[in-house]
Amino acid sequence: MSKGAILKQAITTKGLAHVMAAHSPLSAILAEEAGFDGIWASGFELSALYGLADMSLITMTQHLDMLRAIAGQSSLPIVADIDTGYGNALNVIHAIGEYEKAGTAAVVIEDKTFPKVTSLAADGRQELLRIEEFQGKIEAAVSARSDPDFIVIARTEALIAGLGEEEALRRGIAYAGAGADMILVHSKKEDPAEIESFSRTWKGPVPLVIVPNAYPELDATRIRALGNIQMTIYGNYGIRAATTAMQYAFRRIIADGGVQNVHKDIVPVEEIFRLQRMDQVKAAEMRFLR
Ligand code: SPV
Ligand code: MG
Repeated sequence: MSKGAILKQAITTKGLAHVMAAHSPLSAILAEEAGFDGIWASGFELSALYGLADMSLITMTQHLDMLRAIAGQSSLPIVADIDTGYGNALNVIHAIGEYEKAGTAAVVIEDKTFPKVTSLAADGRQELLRIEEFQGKIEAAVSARSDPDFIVIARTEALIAGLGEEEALRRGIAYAGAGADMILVHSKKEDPAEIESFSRTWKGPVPLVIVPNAYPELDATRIRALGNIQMTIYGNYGIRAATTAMQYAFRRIIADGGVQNVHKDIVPVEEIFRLQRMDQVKAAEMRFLR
């Protein structure tokens, strides 16, 4: 079964797939052990990992390199955040070929102009493509895939751009008409009412995907009650959790003048050995090193 087919099966059997952002193979291993259904190869997390803003500064090559490294260490299906598709419909065709070869299960393409501006920033300059132009990009993505189970997710930023529910619905319907398998609708409102209203009103032919970063109270029980949402992406929790842990540990070491206290609060090195699969290295050593 292809990775796309595996993800589709998870969606069908569970009704709602939980997809966790990862910015590294290690974070993907941790997500898999925790029990997520898929990995979100997040542009925001990878940008932050490089200490950069999420503004189309990371190249497709950098994103693909990390995605391949993640795919090498995790068996979970990967949902690739390809932002605007790195240009126009022709760039999208090229990108789909590369991401499919890399073993990706799904891609998310958003209807913003290139270079994109990160969605959650207050007062972000949010400029959307014409609907027809973005439909062309979705049609290009669908026609470029070789595996029919490779999932093409169209993301509308209409709510992020402040254009309102009617425009978001119009865009969602148009993108489903262009062949998108799912519609991701994003919102940066703290109150989940905007997303709840969209989801209840949605009558399109394909299911929805959401990223509850700005409105964390919308948990799985409430999401399921809305009906139309079949995938939830936890978009920046990995990098925020890692930052919280490192800020605490690093500051503590400076404050304490050493690691004498902090070492009790963090995992022992044996846990890292386990995640590095040192047992396999040891077994190979015994077998092959003479
Ligand atoms: C990402 O994780 O890169 C996303 C989600 O696209 S957000 O940053 O909220 O736009
Ligand atoms: Mg992104």
